[in-house]
Amino acid sequence: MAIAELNHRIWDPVHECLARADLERLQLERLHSTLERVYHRVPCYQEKFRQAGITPGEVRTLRDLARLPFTTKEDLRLNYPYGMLAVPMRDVVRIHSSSGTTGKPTVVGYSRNDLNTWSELVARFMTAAGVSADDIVHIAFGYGLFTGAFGLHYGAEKIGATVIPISGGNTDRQIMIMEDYRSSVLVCTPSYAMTIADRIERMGHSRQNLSLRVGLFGAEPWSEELRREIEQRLGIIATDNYGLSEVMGPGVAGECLVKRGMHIFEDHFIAEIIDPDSGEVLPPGAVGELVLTTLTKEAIPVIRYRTRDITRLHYERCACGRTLARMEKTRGRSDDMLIIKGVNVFPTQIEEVLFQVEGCEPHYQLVVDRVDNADTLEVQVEVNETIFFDEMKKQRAFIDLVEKRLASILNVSAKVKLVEPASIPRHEGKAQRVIDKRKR
Ligand code: DLL
Repeated sequence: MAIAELNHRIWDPVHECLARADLERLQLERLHSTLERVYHRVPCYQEKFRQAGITPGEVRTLRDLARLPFTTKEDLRLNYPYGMLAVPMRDVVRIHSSSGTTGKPTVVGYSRNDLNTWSELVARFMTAAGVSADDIVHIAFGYGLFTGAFGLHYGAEKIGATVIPISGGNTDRQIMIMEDYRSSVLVCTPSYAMTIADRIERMGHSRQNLSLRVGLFGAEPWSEELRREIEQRLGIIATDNYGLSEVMGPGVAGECLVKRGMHIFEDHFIAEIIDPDSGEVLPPGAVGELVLTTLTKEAIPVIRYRTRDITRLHYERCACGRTLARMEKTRGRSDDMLIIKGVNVFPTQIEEVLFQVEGCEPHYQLVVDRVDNADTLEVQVEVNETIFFDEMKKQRAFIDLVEKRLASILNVSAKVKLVEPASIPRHEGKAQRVIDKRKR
């Protein structure tokens, strides 16, 4: 569909289409108020600012933000569980926390205003993806401490859509409900969307029985190739949205139907891109680590939070009419980046190559090891039956082809292992695609 033909509805046109000078004025005003609050109410910030030799009053322009120290996940861990709160506990009306794969999870709290802002921002990206009060929204994120389900739930209710809070798991039941209740919007991780598509095909169901129109996917990195695969298999428009618990949860940024990057809700968050090694702020358009400062959060504001997510920002006006900056699909987190024989490799780069090869199924796993002091990378990928059961010679030629393509993109050699269809574990939440045996 041509971009001009798309229906670019905007939830909050006043704030999503501000002239840059007006946006920056608003950001500075909100930044001042946030800095004063954290400085006086959160001992961790007071100490950090003291060590950096700066007070909130010395931040006069947005550029001065770069003089402030970063906040990291480690700061949140050290202040576990409630040390980062900038409001009394009686003003906190909800707690969520990050998944916390290592050590303690990080706790995030929301005031009543924070919950309101959160649902407003989710309503923004849902509207940008074409969701309206006429939609039936099937939320297949797990309900619980994870921010995904509740975030999308209240945003969908805000725009007046009908919410089906199905939660995660039991894929066959999900499919039955989707068919019977005529869900038109699917909300989950992109990897779970693939699991659902796969299951529909294996059950011998037709996607024609579904009423799905749009997918709102996020919470993990995914490639353009995976997007095309999901769109084609489920017959939907698949959109991307981004967020992280420490900053708010989903609703930090989301795609419009132009699909050229996710609009960052800059009236609520200041986004910077830094060099992850030196911490220097990089110029617009450079690839680096995204750093976020909250401008309106009351319960747990964060100043220059290091997301570890690698991306690039675009500031040109979007065809949808929004003036907000757009972030490219993240290439993964800098801490997910694999270093194989000294070369940086992101799992999404491998995903892109695999999806371009006819015969590879969109299910893969990466096994990294160290043998005789040298790193090894094995890419296990499911292939469709025709390739798997064909002659050995053909199988070898297929492996050679995939290995060559990987080597030319990654600049490091990987061994490819073909595995039987449906043998790689399927995911209900965030996909775990890497097994790094070097860390054991
Ligand atoms: O995943 C919040 C969320 C829920 C976002 C639902 C979108 C939809 P956490 O569990 O704290 O929060 O994980 C945050 O997930 O730093 C990224 O590395 C990754 N991530 C989130 N969204 C995307 C995305 C939620 N669209 C971490 N693309 C972040 C790539 C994403 N990575």
